[in-house]
Amino acid sequence: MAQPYDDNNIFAKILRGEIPCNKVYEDDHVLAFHDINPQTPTHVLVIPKGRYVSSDDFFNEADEAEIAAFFRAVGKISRDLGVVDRGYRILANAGADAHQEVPHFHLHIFAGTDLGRMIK
Ligand code: IU
Repeated sequence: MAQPYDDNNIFAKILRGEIPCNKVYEDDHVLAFHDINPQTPTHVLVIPKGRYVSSDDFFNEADEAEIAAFFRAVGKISRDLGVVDRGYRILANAGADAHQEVPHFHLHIFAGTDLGRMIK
């Protein structure tokens, strides 16, 4: 059974404006902000405003407009960050084996250095 959404998770608090973030983009469906503990020179998190615990929930429960808006935003953010020409990596951790820490679906954008073949 899917894990229930926890309205007290840190990204829910950021979405409600209860905790600040270093915002890079926002629209009706999406918020993006710099990771508080960057693993690469550019490390941005993109989150949907809807209540989805994991990528599995988002892919299966979000409506088409929300999914389209999310991935269009990822494309725009990547271009606006200036990372597309040199290269970047997008990644979503889902569940225990992937060590997902925050139970609100988020996609990492890593860039700004040679990323090698694998990154956590
Ligand atoms: P993960 O995919 O759930 O493991 O990644 C969670 C990320 O959220 C991780 O890179 C943290 O540094 C980041 N983060 C944040 O940006 N702000 C916070 O207040 C907290 C975590 I807690």
